[in-house]
Amino acid sequence: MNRKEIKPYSQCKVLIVDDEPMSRLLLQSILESEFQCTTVESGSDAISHCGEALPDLVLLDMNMPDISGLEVCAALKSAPETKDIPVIFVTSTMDIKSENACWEVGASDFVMKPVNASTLIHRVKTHLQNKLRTEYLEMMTFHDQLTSLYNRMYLTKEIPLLIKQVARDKGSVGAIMIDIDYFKLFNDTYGHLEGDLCLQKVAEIVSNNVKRPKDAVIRFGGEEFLIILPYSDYKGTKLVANQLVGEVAKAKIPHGKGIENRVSISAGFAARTAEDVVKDDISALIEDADVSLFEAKESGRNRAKG
Ligand code: GH3
Ligand code: MG
Ligand code: MG
Ligand code: MG
Repeated sequence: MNRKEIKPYSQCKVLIVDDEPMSRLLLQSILESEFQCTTVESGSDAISHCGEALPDLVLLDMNMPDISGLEVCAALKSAPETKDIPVIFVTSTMDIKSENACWEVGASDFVMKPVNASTLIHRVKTHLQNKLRTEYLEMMTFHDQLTSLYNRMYLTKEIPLLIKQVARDKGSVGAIMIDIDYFKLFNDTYGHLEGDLCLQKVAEIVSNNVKRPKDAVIRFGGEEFLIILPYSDYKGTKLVANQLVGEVAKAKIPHGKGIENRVSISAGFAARTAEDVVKDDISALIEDADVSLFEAKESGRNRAKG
């Protein structure tokens, strides 16, 4: 997720889950002018729909023949991709025991049947607003404004959690440090604003060529990018590093004082077992990549070394 603005309610996806056709129709007719609504008729359909479509909010019937609403909610809250989707129960049977059970499985709220349309719309908006604002703040906290890449905060706060998971799975972690060649001369020749545009272009090329969902491209310094590749060994990391150098050269961004009059990058790469990265701290892995980057610069630039 990397939006610059909070999206409007009209673009929010609300999933309505109810086994009774009349209830589904009624809820949909109340909500469809305000939100993007989808309906499903069973708990199992709800779980598979949420995993694929990632709705922004779920309205969940409590009593359904296959899987109960409580079980659906518990399943959504236990999966990392769906755990932050707010769930509002819509139910006609609510005693203290069921009410407590709703909170225990992670519900955000509940609404009683027969529903008051205005209350339902307002509850949905309140919980959507909380979710969207949290997502937006998270995006602002962890992304660099110029390039939209991850920032140093992401590296210090989130990457260690990711690496611990890789260590539990006995995998390794790759790191690539990239630095644009002769970038000071680029700024001197074309000006700082053109320099910013160039940084954005290089960032885009790098992002487009680092493809696995858990890979992270971080703006590490001014014109330095750090790429963390979970579950990648030395060979895999080398492949990506060489590809990135090649793709930036292929883009043929003009640079009168660059190698062959183009913008190029140099890359240093390294890989270690995630267990070692946890033990020695990620800075040791980054230092390895940095030493190799120095070698890439010294041996002529526009290349990767590891
Ligand atoms: P080398 O090939 O050895 O890397 O040479 P270089 O000129 O690229 O040297 P260095 O990496 O030290 O230069 C970094 C330059 O990047 C200096 C600075 O003006 C520029 N820079 C850093 N951040 C930004 C930015 O946000 N925007 C622009 N336009 N330039 C930046
Ligand atoms: Mg029902
Ligand atoms: Mg530099
Ligand atoms: Mg440079």
